[in-house]
Amino acid sequence: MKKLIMICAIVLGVAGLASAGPTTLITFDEFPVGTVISNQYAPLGVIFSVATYNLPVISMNGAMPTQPILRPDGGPSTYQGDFWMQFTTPVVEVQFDSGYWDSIGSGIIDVYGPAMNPLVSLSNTGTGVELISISGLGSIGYIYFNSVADPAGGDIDNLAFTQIPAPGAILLGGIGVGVVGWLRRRRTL
Ligand SMILES: [Ca+2]
Ligand SMILES: [Ca+2]
Repeated sequence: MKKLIMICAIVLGVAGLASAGPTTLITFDEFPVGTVISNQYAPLGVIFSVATYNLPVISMNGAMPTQPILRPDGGPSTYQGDFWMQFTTPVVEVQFDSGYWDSIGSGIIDVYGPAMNPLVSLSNTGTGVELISISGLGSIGYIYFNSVADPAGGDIDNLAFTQIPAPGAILLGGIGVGVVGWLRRRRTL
């Protein structure tokens, strides 16, 4: 019986790894202020790319509580602009801080599936700094961010996401369940 409890704990532990909130966090402290960001975060699973203006830039913004932040570049003013986030492995959960919003509903946050299929179009529901939390939509492949319409623009920080578990992790969990079943059949538990 002790063995069964131990193996169950291991199996639950493996399952827990796949479902315990966003598993990757980017704070934009990883590179120096002024760094133009494109594929530096690819090893973590996200690539930033140009939309209408320039690539985003790690920058200071005293209006954001955990600066440095990632701001758009090349728009009408310093923090106004747009950019794409592409998740190299599709994700099921994305969160990030956004702001500083001076107007309600001025931000554009469009969420797409891995095949660029539109999933949802979001905006800031208040002013100030707003946590954008996206889940329950299935696989997410791309997010478009646009702060052009907000006075003095807006940026993002603390980007967190959960990748869809790799086949290896699912296999590992499956092996755990299989071992329990095999031991049970052998009546050793
Ligand atoms: Ca930060
Ligand atoms: Ca603003």
